[in-house]
Amino acid sequence: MKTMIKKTIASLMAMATVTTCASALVSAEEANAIDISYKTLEESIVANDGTTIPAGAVAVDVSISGNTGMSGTALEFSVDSKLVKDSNGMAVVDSGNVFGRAATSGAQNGNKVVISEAAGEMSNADGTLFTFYLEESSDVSIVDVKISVVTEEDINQAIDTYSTRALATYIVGDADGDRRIAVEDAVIVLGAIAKAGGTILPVSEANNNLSYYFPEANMPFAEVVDGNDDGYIMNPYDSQGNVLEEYSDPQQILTYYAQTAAALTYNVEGWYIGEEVRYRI
Ligand SMILES: [Ca+2]
Ligand SMILES: [Ca+2]
Repeated sequence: MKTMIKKTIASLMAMATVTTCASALVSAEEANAIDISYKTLEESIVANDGTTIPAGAVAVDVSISGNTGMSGTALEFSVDSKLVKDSNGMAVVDSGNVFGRAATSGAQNGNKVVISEAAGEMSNADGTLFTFYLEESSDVSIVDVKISVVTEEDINQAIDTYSTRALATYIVGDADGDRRIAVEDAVIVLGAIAKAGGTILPVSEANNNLSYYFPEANMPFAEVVDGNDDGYIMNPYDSQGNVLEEYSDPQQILTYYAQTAAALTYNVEGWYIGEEVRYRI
């Protein structure tokens, strides 16, 4: 994915549309020129996903001219106002004529917004990439705009990569290989530690006897359950009952499960539970 343009648009007034003859002229001469225009909705409209966008909201169109061919985009920017969200709390993003009904996603965290769009095939069309909506505002300021596009070259590179190297992925902590972190993963890891004496199982030892330590697991090697990559798979307690929780791989698997089941983010320093790892077969 390439960054095509980076520009700052300061203090755009929501009452006017920004598209001008001048920008159109520049776009005609430039390959993959991105333009951002916006207007205040006089009447409510219904977005592609069914969300009602109320009158007074600001519709922001991101468009392209001189399109040399792309199959996806990502836009980052900062804005003072709030994007209109759907019932799941995700920003509403309508795909435009460049891709038709492409997959879109928008997230806002404070002032920072990231919008992404992906289509199944390449498009050379000019026009609107996507439209997003800002809540009613008399003054809109969109700054630090950065847009990236996925080109055919990017896709071909990816295909080359996959065609010349055999790769697979795993999720750190997913002992049974079902792509989820759940209580059973911690159970499997604790069973392996028990076979090693109950406190600590070195990853190298586990790999030398993988089917002994993890007979019920579906994993290519024991690093999968070494959640902090320290070379050891550790119980939450040692044989004297001392707490080793902060070093314990199965403990962190349980923490991950509890946090995410409660819709909280798992973010423990030094741990990679839940992260996907790609490896060569
Ligand atoms: Ca699992
Ligand atoms: Ca570990």
